[in-house]
Amino acid sequence: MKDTYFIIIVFFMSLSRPDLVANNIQISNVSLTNDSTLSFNISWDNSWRISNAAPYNHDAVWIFIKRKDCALGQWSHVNIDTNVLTHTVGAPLEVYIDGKDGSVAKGLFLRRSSDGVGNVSNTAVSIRMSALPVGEFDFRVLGIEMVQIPQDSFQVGDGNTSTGSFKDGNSSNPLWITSEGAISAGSAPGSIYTAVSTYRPVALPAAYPKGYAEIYCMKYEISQGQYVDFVNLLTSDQGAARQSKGSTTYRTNISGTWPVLIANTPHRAMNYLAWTDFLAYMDWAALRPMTELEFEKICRGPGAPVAGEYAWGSSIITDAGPTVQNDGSPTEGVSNTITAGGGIANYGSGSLSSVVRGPLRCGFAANAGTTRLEAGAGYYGVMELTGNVYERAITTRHTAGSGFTGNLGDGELSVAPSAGYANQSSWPNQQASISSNSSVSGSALRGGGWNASASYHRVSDRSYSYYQSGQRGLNIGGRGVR
Ligand SMILES: [Ca+2]
Ligand SMILES: [Ca+2]
Repeated sequence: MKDTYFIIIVFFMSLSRPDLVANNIQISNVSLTNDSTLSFNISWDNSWRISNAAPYNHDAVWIFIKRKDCALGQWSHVNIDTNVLTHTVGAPLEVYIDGKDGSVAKGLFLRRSSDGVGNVSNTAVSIRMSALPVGEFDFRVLGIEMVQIPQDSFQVGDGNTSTGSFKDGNSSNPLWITSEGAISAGSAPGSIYTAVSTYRPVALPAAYPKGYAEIYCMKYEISQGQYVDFVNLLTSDQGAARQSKGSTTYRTNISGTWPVLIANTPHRAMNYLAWTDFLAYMDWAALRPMTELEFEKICRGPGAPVAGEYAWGSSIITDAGPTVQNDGSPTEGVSNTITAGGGIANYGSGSLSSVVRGPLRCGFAANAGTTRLEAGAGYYGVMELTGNVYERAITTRHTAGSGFTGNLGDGELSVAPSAGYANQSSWPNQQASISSNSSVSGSALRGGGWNASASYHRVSDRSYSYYQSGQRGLNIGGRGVR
C-alpha cells in the first residue's frame, strides 16, 4: 500500500546567517532524518559544568522548534517526545527534559553530561518530534543560552541600604528564603517588609516563585536578533501587534517589516520592550518571567548580601565606555579599565546623554578569560543583570503579581479577538495597553538601564518594583527563566 503521508521540508534555518541566532549559538545542517526526527549540529562557546567548586552549576541551551504549515502559512510550536531516550546527542552533551510542561514537552535542554569547561563544536543532535500532523512544513530550530540556578537558600535585601530593600520584618537584616513556602508580609520577624511603606510587598503564597527551587535563567537579555526572529515567526496580525523597532538614536537597529524584519545589530540587547511584548516572547519561547525574589537570587547567589552591591557582589561600579569598540559587530565592546574591586555595567547619569546612549551587545564585557568582576556577571554567570536594559520581573507589591504561579508559556500566542498576546493563566496584564502609563499592575523593573544613575542598578534597589507603564521604554528589556 502506498504511503499517502508526505512531509516536505524547506529549511531556511540559520545555515546561511548563523548570526540570526543571538549570541554565539550556531545551529547548522538541519535535516529531517525520518518523518518525525530533526537532526542538526550545535556549537557554542564557553560552556561549563562544575560540581566541585562554586557556583556548582552549568550552562545549557534551551532548544525549541517551530513549524510553518505551508498550506496555511502559519507557524505553530512543535512539541517533542517526552521520552528522553528518543533524542540523541554526541559528546560532551546530554539531553535534559525538565518535565515542567505537564503531559507534553515544549523543548529540551542540551548541557554538558559531566564536568568540563570549553567550547561545544559541531555536536550532532537528533530530536524526536511528537504528534506531528500530516502536511508540508518548514521547520525552525531555535536555541537560547541558559544558566542553571541550583536549588539553594539565599537572602533578599542588602541591609536596608538600597531604595525599598527587602528586610526581615522590622529589623535591618536581609530576609532568608529557605523554601518555596508561603511568606507573610509585615513587621513580624520572618515576614517580608521594607522600611518605607511605599515599597512594601504583599503576602506571597506558596505558588509564587521564591527563588529557592532550581530554575534555568537566560544567560543574556533578549537580543535584538532574538526579538526579530520571534516577530517574524508569528502570523501577520500577531506580528503587527508585536513589531517593536525602537530607535537607532538609542541603539535599536531594526529595519524592514514583518515577516522580514531585519536586526542590523542582532547581538545587542533589545530595548523598547513593552510588558506585553515581553510576556508574548516568554509565552512563545515556553519560558516565563522571573519574580523580584528570583532576580536577587540570580544576582547574589547564596552568600551574604553586601551593602549597595551590584550583580558582581561589590558596591564599586565602572560605567561602560568611553569608546564603543567594533560598534555594531558580533564583538562589540568598550575601552574601559575597570576600577579595582568593582565590575562593569552600562549605566548612566539619569539623563539621555550617557556615555553609551542605548544598549550594548549581550555579554559585551565577557571573554573566555574574564573574571566575574571583569565580565560584570552575577554569581552564577548570568550577564548584564546590572545595567544595559532594565529587567522586567513580576512584582511583590500587588496582588496581580503575587497571584503569579510560575507556570510556563506553551509556545502559542492569542489568535482572536486580539492577536499576538501571551495567554497563560496567572500571568498578569497580558493584554495591557502599550500606549498607557497605568495599564500594568503586576510588573517590576530591576537592575537598572543604560541611562539610569548608579543607585538604580543595585541588586536590592526596588525604586521601580511596581512599574505600571505598559509602554515601550527606551531602556527596558528583559529575559526569561524556566
Ligand atoms: Ca539588565
Ligand atoms: Ca500561550
